[in-house]
Amino acid sequence: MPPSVETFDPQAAIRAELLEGLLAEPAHIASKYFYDALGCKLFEAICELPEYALTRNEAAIFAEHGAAMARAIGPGCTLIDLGAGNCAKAAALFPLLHPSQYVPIDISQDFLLESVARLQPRFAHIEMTPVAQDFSEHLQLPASVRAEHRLFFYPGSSIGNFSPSQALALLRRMRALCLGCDGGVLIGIDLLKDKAVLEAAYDDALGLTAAFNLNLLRHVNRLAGTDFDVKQWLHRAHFNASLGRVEMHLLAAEDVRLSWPGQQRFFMSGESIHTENSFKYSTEGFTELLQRAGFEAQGQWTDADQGFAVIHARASAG
Ligand code: AVJ
Repeated sequence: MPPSVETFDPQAAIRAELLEGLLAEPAHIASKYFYDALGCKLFEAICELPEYALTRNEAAIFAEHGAAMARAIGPGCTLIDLGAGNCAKAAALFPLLHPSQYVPIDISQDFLLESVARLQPRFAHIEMTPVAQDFSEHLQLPASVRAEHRLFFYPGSSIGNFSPSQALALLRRMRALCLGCDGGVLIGIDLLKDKAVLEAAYDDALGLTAAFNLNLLRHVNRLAGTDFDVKQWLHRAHFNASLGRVEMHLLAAEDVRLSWPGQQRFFMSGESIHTENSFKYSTEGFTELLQRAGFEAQGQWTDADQGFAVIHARASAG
């Protein structure tokens, strides 16, 4: 295809976004860049850690209450899976939910297409429509996605990576895309709990979360042409109680001169790059956020320790 003025270069856009964050005060890198191939594997390993109970708590909720959720939702939905990854969480619900169409959306196209290729033969009767998209920017659905009975499935407390106002904007976008046709959401959220428990989940004894955080720098080197040396950086995680979020940072262990084509930045020893926010909610707090976005909570389910909640809400008219 000949180049034209409308040509949009996604790699250049990613590079520009990353470099803008690295030049900012304080510096930051968006948490969506954790998930290169190794980052995905490190996150899978994190989910096996005793300190990181989120995934286990959520799985226990689906195992115990999946049938009740399916009754509340009803059969034949258009299941739109945000950040689908290996599609395993949604697939585990297929036998209960009986979706008529499955629309997994993920930023990582290759991984997504592989996952769907594996899944489709097991569920031949479900139409599968994978969408490779960074929905954090602007969630869009192709015309091939049925309008009827859309259910946005957003498990794992991934919505916690957005600030409440960003989460509100994303929820409003979901509502606009599912209004008037029996639409809704099924969302998993990690609940507010003891500070020490929250901090251990993001600073585990084996150092897997530290590796996950540091691996971000290697991914950024490949995406943006920077020369990060992970040995010069330290993992930090702490619960910011006033903002209700666990923050992850990378701290310069010494003075660092970071370079990339055409530019550089100095970091003084102890200076930080903010790499992630994981907002935690109360069920009331999240229900209120849903309400402000135009959804009415229909059901909520928690694990025995009240660590995690799954909330089903319907798009309300008006
Ligand atoms: C996948 C975004 C839900 O914020 O808990 C795990 C990612 N970060 N350990 C989270 C993560 C550090 C995780 N989410």
